[in-house]
Amino acid sequence: MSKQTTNTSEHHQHRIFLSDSLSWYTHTRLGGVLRDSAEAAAASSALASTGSTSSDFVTLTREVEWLQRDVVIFGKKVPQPRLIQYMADDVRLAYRYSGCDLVPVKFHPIVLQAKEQAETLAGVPRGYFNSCLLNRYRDGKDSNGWHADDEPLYGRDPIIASVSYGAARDFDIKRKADGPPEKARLRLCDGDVLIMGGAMQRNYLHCIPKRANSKVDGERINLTFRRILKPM
Ligand SMILES: O=C(O)CCC(=O)C(=O)O
Repeated sequence: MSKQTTNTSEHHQHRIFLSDSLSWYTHTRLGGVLRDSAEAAAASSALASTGSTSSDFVTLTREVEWLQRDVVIFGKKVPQPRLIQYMADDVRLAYRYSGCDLVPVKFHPIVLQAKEQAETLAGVPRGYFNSCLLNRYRDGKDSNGWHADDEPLYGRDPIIASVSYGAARDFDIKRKADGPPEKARLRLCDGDVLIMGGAMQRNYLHCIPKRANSKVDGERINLTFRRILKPM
């Protein structure tokens, strides 16, 4: 892995390049304050000690219509281990994954505000992200298995920005099976923004692993902003 400082609009960002030298991510914060490990530790211990989360988190838990979907795994329908919702500019931006068809609802104002901040941090034009997948992890047992956001509707090498609220969770990255073994772990805390780009979806998988409830300080919401190039 190597670190490179780049300028995305008015924000300086540390791009971390994975060992294929083509895939990168940036770990930053809403408001553009750079994340380093001391700051990450302070943020997660503040959350642990107060048990409090931002008002945006509370509003999202209340005002989004969270869905419990079934997914098909090895031919068997099972409840997805998290709640989801899907928001987009346009109902034609329907999205299908793990056997579910997702028809978008309108962007919630908080999601729209986060989208604009994520666009600024990612150095992409306003309106670039036209869809958002929302995940709500109710506790440590909720998770998101190994996958890449590499569906053709995003085109080759998409920029994907994710914004986290609530409890801190590990975000694991590993090389796809055809590459040399490589693993990384990030800790995504309340207010963190992760931007993935380059060949990251082509060459790497990511996941939110299950954890014992005693190791997780409650619920977490993640907003993952994407740009659909070719509606299905
Ligand atoms: O919850 C997260 O941080 C990851 C979400 C994710 O990987 C996805 O929605 O594709």
